[in-house]
Amino acid sequence: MDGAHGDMPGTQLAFTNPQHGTRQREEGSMDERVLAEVGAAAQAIERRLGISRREFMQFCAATATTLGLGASGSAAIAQAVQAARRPSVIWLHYQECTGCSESLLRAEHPTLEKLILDTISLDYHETLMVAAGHQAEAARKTAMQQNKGQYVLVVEGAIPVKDNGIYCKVAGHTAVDIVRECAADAAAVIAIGSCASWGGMPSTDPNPTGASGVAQVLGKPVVTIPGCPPNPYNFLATVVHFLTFGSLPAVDPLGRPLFAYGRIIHEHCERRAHFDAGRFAHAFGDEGHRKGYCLYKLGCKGPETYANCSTIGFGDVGESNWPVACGHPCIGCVEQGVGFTKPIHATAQLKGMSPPASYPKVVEQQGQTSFAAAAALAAIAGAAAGGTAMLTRNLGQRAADRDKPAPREER
Ligand code: FSX
Ligand code: SF4
Ligand code: F3S
Repeated sequence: MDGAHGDMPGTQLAFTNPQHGTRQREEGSMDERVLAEVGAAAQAIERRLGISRREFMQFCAATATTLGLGASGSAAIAQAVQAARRPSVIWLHYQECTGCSESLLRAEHPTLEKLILDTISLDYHETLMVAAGHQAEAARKTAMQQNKGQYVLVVEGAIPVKDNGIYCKVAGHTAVDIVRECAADAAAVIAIGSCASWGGMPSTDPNPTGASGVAQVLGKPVVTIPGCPPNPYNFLATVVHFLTFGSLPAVDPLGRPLFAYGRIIHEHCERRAHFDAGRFAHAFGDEGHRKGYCLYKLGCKGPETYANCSTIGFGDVGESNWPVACGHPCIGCVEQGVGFTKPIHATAQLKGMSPPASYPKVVEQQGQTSFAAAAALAAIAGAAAGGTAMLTRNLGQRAADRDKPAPREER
């Protein structure tokens, strides 16, 4: 593994949710209590969000799986999301294409957009809010004052710092000044997209505006959800983690949540068997390309890109909807120094070539279905079969005692 990951344990950024109070996770007793309350929570959410209990449980199971949570994850999420108080979110836009917001709102899952807008209180978002001009500025100031120290600041787009930041201004103020002002009293700061995470496309050489990431501008670490655009579930799962546990998820040294960016794409790619067997596409449209062979020789950056694109897909239509599955090499859009930097046709640096630790065992002990396996099934099949989420919960209940995390296989 390379330096950004290695064997370093995940770091927890020092943000906490001050509204969270007694909802802090307590191992053991908390698990049983939230499992018992999940039915009532689902009924409450059915009334509040106008979605079915089945859809809500699908969402909770899928989000718990995305986060890699244990047996009570789905139930704890259900409990937290149905809580009356929604965190205020101030969402800023700078140098970008608005693809981050689009990816959230255009997701195919029928409840995703609704859950995003109903799970948080989106008090300021330049492309979604009705207010304009002075009214918009007033909305931002009001949200900041009324939720001082409690709101979540989301930044989309890079921030130009060259020439005192004059290349991007809103209401006469530079992006640099607004971001610093809003971050000062935020409970958490999340940079969504590669632009906000590390500069992204606007920072491509020669970077005439000095496009920079949020952490660089603030001079302190923030949670980053890179991708151009990022997978909406990685953002949503991060917010849900904050709601559920009162803290942001463990991150790598670049601020990326480990649940989403802990492994390279190549480890879980559906074309990996072709790579191992030496079967490659050599040109777009050639026989190997038509047969679905590995895209490494067409410049696929999967072997040097840390992301979960290959495992959760995009657009909520299943695993086959991500760049490589569509026949295009990964360009490493999440990865600084790879995406928008290396030529698309250039072959990738090979990192972490050992197989993943999570391949299924060849021989499984009878009657010992793990919760992780059930949750993974729920995520894959759950989009079409809500009953799986309930099955997951039941399996999780039975497995709760034995579902202590097993030591990971050494790589
Ligand atoms: Fe666009 Fe977002 Fe790319 Fe950037 O996504 S999809 S240019 S990461 O900031 O709007
Ligand atoms: Fe998949 Fe790309 Fe790795 Fe080939 S090089 S196995 S296409 S991630
Ligand atoms: Fe980006 Fe590669 Fe995923 S191009 S969306 S990191 S497959």
